[in-house]
Amino acid sequence: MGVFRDDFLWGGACAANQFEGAWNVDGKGDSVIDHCMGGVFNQQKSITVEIDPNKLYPSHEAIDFYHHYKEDIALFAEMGFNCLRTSINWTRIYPTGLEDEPNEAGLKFYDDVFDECLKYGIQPLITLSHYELPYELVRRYNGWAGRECVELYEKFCKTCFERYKDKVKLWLTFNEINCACREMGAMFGVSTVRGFEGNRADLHVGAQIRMQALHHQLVASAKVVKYAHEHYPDFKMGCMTVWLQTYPATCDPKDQLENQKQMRELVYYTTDVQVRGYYGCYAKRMWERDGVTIEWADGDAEVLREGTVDFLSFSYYMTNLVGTHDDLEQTEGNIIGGGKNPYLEASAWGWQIDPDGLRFSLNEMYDRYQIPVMVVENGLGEFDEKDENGEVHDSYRIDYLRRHVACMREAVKDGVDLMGYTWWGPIDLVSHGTGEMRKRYGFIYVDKYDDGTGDYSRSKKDSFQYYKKVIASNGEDLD
Ligand code: BGP
Repeated sequence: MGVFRDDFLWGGACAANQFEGAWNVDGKGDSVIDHCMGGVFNQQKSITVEIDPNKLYPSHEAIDFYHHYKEDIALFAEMGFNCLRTSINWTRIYPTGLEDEPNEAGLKFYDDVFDECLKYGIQPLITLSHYELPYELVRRYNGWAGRECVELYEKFCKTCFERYKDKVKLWLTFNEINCACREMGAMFGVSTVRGFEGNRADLHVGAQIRMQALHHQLVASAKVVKYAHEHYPDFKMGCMTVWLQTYPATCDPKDQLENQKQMRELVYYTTDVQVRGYYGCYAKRMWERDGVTIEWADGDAEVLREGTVDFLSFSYYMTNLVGTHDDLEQTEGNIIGGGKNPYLEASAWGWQIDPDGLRFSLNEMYDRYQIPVMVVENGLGEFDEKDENGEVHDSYRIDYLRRHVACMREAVKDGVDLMGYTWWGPIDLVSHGTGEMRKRYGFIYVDKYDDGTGDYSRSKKDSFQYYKKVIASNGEDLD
């Protein structure tokens, strides 16, 4: 008997807006991301109210999975995937979010993708909302600040459930729902960007709007989880959290308290609701401090209690320090940065690599909730250079993967019920944070560049064979 479950899910994770391209093909509408231009390290992306045909928007073409899905899924199958996490782009199904009838061409595309996966025994794990809100809902309702989005999201989810009920059993309601706990996450998380044009760094969304919008998402999530449980008993419904694990910067008790506060306000704030069914005891004080008054509609509290998830999934890339002393040096991170840890190295994008932190996080979350957990994003974005033979020797990625899987094994031995692992970006795709192509995560290289050039050809990096071996041995052979 190995360490990981026999039915352990191994695979990769992508998001429609970061790899499909074909942004206006077959009736698709524009989502918030389709209004974002590319950025670079240390320079945030810009958003435009109208789409300017003379500007480059990375999501518009991405890596054109839309027209390459057969080839890509065959490569995933060759690595031995039994799971592929991706999202259904809301705007393929309801182009503005407001239509009464779904767009058949959009529905058909995902039928084809899921059929192709199932042909190889790859189980789809579907994110219903991965920063893909129809832009029309931003225009009308200021994104999730408008309660109207709850019902429109329910309509979209119900359409997906009914259409794909025989093909998809694993669902996640919102990607990284907690990212809106911080202002930086508001742009995509709750999309409260009505009328905003300019650099993301200049977007300011107050706590009142953000936390109300997030409340709407939590209610929407609970509603569809409850609905799925009632109508499709074989579905497994999960939440998805950006796991922003932090450590106290020093042994000063004030740093312990600060760290506890941050974990509650950035991570547990949403997992407590989605797993336990109610806001944590600390939320009231936090709302008071920030001048936030949550408007509750009749039935919200009940629905939160009734719509709790079956499993907790999360993204994990790095850890940061939190402290109260002024001399704490800062570094970058996913969604938010934080204090630099002298014991850790960082990626070229300043994200501190911490495999032990993954074991620590898994134990923390499992202790707190005791429901199955799944790593649905973990990966290393790096500059990959091709050698004179056109090959990418990404030993750094192999090393990252090896160390993280080794620490997951330890967590399982510690007693954590771990369902699976999907590497972020098994194929190079557009970076969410900066919109870059050169921040590459894949085991598969894609010939596509930030200036829009490239022939979209795919080739295997060294890590491709390594991951194949890891999967074939169910995580036993990490040499
Ligand atoms: C997560 C997102 C993904 C993904 C990943 C890597 O926050 O869920 O969409 O992109 O981070 O981040 P980035 O693309 O900025 O390197």
